[in-house]
Amino acid sequence: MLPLKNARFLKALRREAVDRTPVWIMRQAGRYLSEYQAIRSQAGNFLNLCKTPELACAATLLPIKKFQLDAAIIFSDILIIPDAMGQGLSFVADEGPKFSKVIAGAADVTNLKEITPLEDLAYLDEAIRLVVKELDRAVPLIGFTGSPWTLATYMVEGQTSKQFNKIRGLMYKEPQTMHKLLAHLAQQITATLQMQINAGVDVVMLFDTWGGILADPSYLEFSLNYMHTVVTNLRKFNKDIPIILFTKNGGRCISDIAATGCNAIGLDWAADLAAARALVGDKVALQGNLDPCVLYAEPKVITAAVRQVLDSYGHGSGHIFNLGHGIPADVDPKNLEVVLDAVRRFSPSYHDQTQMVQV
Ligand code: 1CP
Repeated sequence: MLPLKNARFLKALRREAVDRTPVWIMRQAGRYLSEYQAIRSQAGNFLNLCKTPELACAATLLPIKKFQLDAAIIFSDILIIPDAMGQGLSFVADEGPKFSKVIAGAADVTNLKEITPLEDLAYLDEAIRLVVKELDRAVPLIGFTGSPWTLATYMVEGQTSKQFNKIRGLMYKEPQTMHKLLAHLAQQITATLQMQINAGVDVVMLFDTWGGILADPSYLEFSLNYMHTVVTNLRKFNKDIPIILFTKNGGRCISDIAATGCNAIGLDWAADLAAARALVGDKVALQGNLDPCVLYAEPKVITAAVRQVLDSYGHGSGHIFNLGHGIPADVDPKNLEVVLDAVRRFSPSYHDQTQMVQV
């Protein structure tokens, strides 16, 4: 494969020297952009957008063209895997995702479908191939899935939840059912990520949005354990692909996450970047972690908050600037420009410019 024109993100993932801190934004192609809203109305609805390769490609490239970010992320969703497994996904306006089938016990797990990614998720394969062609190695492309635990929360709750009583109940009542479900999901996730790698993504990321609702021992047993399985399975056939694990509210288990063999850990805004760096040493890179709600503030507050994140990580490579979670739908895109401008202006002083040959 041809070398990347902008390899800052990959270099930072490998903790190699860079001229400045790379930056991309979780949900960078989302609802805060009017251009995204236009692409979504062309598709009719969100799920159709994910399933129409040309439109998913356009949505992926939108923030790259507009903001010159250091990485693209394929436009898709974590819930397409349970959708392909036949769980009956729909998105209800203002209510979020809903599944017509839910997992309530052992029998539901036994009946789960095994997906064939190249058939059941052919639209994703095609969207990635289109994006790879259009990007023409300008910046790296990130592929992703949800973590086994996070996908399981939606499949057991049937929708977005605040308390997660059903899944936590099932975990205590029928731990073996939970383990069977999670092992099955780990397999489907590995196969889907392998398809994405084969189609040309440069990096993969697992979104564990709901691992942080668990007490630490349960997090290790039911969430991290299965992300570890995915990392180990991917490594067998992809020695060098950088893998990022993001657990929202996972800050207490950083050393355990680093021990999975991943290359980078995504941190939410509640984590202390300096303390995390001290814990992981030179084992993994760190990604994050500006509070997304800083984007509601005045430019000078935003700039100061960006400097504080850069300062918290400190000098040297191994940091990828990002928000601690997705960009909210109602922020002004101009405020994102303020964030990006601050990263570009202030981060070079955290890197040793004399070591740089080229980026
Ligand atoms: O247009 C719309 O109304 C749909 C909004 C939307 C978008 C833009 C959803 C619905 N998903 C997405 C895209 C998406 N989702 C991306 C695209 C790439 C990017 O630009 O970053 C990614 C990486 C995701 C991942 C995702 N989907 C996560 C994990 C990350 C996170 O934000 O925590 C989760 C939990 C979902 C589920 C999901 N998708 C959409 C909704 C409304 C939800 C439910 C969220 C919840 O339960 O609160």
